[in-house]
Amino acid sequence: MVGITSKLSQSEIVEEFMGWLEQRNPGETEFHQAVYEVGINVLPFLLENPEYMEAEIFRRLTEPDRIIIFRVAWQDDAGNIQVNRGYRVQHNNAIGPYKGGLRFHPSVNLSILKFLAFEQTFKNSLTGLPMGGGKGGSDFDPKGKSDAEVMRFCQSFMSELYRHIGPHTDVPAGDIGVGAREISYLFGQYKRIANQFTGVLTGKGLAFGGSEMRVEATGYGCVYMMKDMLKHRGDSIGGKTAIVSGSGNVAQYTVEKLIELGAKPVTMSDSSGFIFDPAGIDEEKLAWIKELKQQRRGRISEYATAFGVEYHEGKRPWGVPCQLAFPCATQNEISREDAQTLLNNGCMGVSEGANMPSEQAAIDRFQDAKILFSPSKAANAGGVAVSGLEMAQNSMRLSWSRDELNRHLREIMLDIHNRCAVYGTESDHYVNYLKGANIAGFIKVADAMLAYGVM
Ligand code: NDP
Ligand code: 2IT
Repeated sequence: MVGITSKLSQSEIVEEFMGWLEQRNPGETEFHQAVYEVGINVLPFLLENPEYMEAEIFRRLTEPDRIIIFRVAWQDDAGNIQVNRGYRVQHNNAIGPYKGGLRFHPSVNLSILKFLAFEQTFKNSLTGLPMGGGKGGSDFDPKGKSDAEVMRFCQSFMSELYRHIGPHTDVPAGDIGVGAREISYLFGQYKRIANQFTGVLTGKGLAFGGSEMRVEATGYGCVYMMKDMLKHRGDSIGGKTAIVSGSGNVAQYTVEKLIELGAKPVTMSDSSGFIFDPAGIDEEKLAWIKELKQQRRGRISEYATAFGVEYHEGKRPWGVPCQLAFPCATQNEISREDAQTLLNNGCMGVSEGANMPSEQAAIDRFQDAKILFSPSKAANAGGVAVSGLEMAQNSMRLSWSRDELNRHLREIMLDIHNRCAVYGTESDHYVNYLKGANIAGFIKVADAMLAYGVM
């Protein structure tokens, strides 16, 4: 293998590395994208830190510790046998047990889960809590399935996954398509098979070991990040118009915190289209959305009918003028053209609630225009941070109050902001939060890996 040598220029190093990675992981475009997004900052950093370079820490970090793939067979309500594929990517446990969500969505494949697990390793390091990185899921689509079908699928999925996880080994949680209902079925099955009541999953119900503030944590944290970025520039959220994509867990609590802080969120979306409410989504309308999405599992288009506003079928909300944007649906939902439209319309800040929602060319546009941009590994770290606090409470067999958890979440997000600023502030004082997050996240994992020797 060709090692990274300091004789090459920075761009040559990135090019050489990506050539090696792409050849080794053919066709895994989302994984390539995620590694590039970290590599553009970390590979040049290695030049100044030869101890990491000589130990090939970054190259080792692009190879997951292990990947588990398994068959998930289950019976639908009509009596037919269905077969799905289950995965767990145990990416890196240098600083703690593998930790990261499970995604149930028809698009799930190895490339997507490897990108998510890779990102998770840096994100979890950034929280300051002792958690390694992992991600898993299935190409199962919970949409349109009955509760009984979802239960049978979850039980079958856990019947295999249980042997690979544990409170000190690997602690999964929710992600797209995995919410309170799925976590409950998964935890119930784990408890039954392992005959152990442990903190093996996070995002559990409050009645059985869940933590206050976990449902809110990702969305609230994403807004706290924006608040801290604005404050760093002497500005604030109050009075600003915000656009939000998605209408799931992260989007709902992003909107909730925006309302609380006096901003005006005007859009939400799902995979079918977006609604535009120029008067602003208020507390009452948000309660309606929560009921729509959490109880009735309906479509966002119903909001347009209920409140008499515009619905844009098959479109994303990036053309709606705003000061602040919060992509909270999925990866690669903001293209270079979308980024340009946002900038043309006066957008001054983007905080990524979803994982890798901006294409690399979109990030380049935001950074060239020197607007505030927080990458997902910093902006949405509040969710896994409160998962880490759920693990701590489970280990101690007690539970903390909502106020205490909100205080912890607030402090963790501020700390992430400040560490990004330490490593990401450029000579003209522009804070490159992506660079800051990448380097701050990398150092802790790299130091642990160095200490362990070659493995
Ligand atoms: P949910 O399943 O609760 O909601 C997902 C939302 O995104 C839905 O509105 C869904 O619409 C929409 N969506 C999903 N896939 C697509 C797609 N391909 N195109 C357009 N819209 C889509 O998931 P979460 O809110 O939990 O997750 C949203 C994002 O946040 C993901 O990127 C996830 O990885 C990330 N995240 C989640 C955390 C958490 O704690 N839950 C923590 C950190 C990050 P529809 O219903 O039509 O599919
Ligand atoms: O992407 C993420 O950080 C999550 N889906 C949450 C992971 C967790 O373990 O809470």
